[in-house]
Amino acid sequence: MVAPARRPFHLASDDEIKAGKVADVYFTRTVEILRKRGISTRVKAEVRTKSLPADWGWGVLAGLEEVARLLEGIPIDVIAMDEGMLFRPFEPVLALDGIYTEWAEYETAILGLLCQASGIATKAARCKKAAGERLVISFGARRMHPAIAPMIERNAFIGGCDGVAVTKSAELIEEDPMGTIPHALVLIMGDTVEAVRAFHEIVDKKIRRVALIDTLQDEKFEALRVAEALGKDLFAVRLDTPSSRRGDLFRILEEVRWELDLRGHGHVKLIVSGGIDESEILRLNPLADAYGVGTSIANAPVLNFALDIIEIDGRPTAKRGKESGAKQVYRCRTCFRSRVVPAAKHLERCDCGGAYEALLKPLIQKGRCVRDLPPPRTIRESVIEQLARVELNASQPSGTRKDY
Ligand code: PCP
Repeated sequence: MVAPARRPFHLASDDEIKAGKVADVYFTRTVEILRKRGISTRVKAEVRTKSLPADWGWGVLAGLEEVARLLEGIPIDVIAMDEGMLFRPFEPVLALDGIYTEWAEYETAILGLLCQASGIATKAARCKKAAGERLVISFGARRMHPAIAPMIERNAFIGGCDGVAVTKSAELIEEDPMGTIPHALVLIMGDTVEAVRAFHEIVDKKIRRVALIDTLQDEKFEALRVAEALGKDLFAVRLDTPSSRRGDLFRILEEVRWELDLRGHGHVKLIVSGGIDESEILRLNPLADAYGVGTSIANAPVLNFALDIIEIDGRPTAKRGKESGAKQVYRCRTCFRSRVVPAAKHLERCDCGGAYEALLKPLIQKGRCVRDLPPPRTIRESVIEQLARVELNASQPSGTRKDY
């Protein structure tokens, strides 16, 4: 094995991924065996998950745009849900149809793209669902390899985050980056008010003025100092209080809110960051106006999608524990429940009287992408709309019926 040229970062290149080089070796060997045996079998396969992380009743499908780009040019047909579609366990989100040896070595990359992106988008959606109208900003790029920061933040955004912190990520989603001030600026300026004054003097006026108030002194007194210094120009204060001083953050926020309101600074909003997730958001919502969420979204659990064969040469065939045959997922536009049925079956109306919509739609035909893939903001809007139709946690059985 010739050692590849030393590259600075331990990454596969776009070309290597596109060429199917990011493949578990047993797929490469299977292709070699089938080719040597002259076996070119037409196979249908589907991607679905049988479970979601603890008490998650739904997931958000993400990573689909990259899957489309990956499979373009390969002689196969692909149907899939829309990116941003909420799905439940046992609902196929994507299906492929083609000569197995043509696409087998892409399984690893297809699943990698969907599993991580959908985990991030779902966690972001859970945080946004918990926060309601309050802002949720993605602050997590520093927790992951910089090469995937744009992917992480793009999926945090389509999942529901109102903004992202990294400039490169913001470019990808065609949005302005969002951020406040780091502790470093306060430490170097030696004072919170000096730091926010310098920010106010130098940074573009369209950027909201947010003062970080936990670096040097007690948050309550720092909040009053910056509010008196900037008056109406101060949009918010950010509390990223270190865990060693955090005690009961709810009480700290309560005090800061009281003291600001008492002195006519009711317009100053409270932003919280550091260790935030959907349950902390639910706890702090009575006082917090916005959240910076890092680790819990960037390091979200992956969704365990599996890709399984369901038909061989047109015959329904599947491994044990898996239903064979091509399927369609129908979602009721009214009650939002779903049904998984054989692809040949066509459903019109739900028991509730609502109209059914078939969710698996053509994405790739004979290697050509046949769908206009929407921009991230449009995908995000459809996620926000769907979030209004579901509970944060799985209260009742999944709401997906599988019948034949
Ligand atoms: C980090 C930064 C992010 C926080 C942590 C994300 O704080 O401010 O907002 O936290 P999480 O990953 O727990 O969700 P520091 O590194 O302390 O602060 P800074 O770089 O802002 O000085």
